Amino acid sequence: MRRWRGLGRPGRLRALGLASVAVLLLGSHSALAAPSLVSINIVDTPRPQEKWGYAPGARTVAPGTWVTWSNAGTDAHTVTAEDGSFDSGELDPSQGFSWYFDQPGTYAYVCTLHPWMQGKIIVGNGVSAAPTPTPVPDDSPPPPPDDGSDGTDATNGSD
Ligand SMILES: [Cu+2]
Repeated sequence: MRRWRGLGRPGRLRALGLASVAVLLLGSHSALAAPSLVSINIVDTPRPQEKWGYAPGARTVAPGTWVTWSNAGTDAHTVTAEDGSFDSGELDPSQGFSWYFDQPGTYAYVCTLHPWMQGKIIVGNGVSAAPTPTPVPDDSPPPPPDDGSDGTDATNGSD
């Protein structure tokens, strides 16, 4: 004769709290003339090592941009321009390196410790404003013909 189960279980509470995270931070889009800041992570996970690299591997920025690489991995890495214009040296985990790009051009870089790690920064339209080197006419003489005398010493005894 106990019947105090009348209303039964409390039922499901539908928590609405986190379901409606509004995107409220897009309000202002004022274009300030301040230098831009761009971040790139150096990642060495997951394995295998072939997946190591820079995230993002290619980044287009406007002239007048500071780019900061952060070693988010567990190994030491470098950020070394192929044209030698910048070189971070070895960055230990959690260390970073920044470089200011103010000239249009395409700047390819690698990790000298792991040469398969490659990235590039494309500044502006990616074309260097510097005068392009005049192509050297290819008037070098052809290699000398091979006369076949390679000096092989065939001492192939008598018979
Ligand atoms: Cu590396």
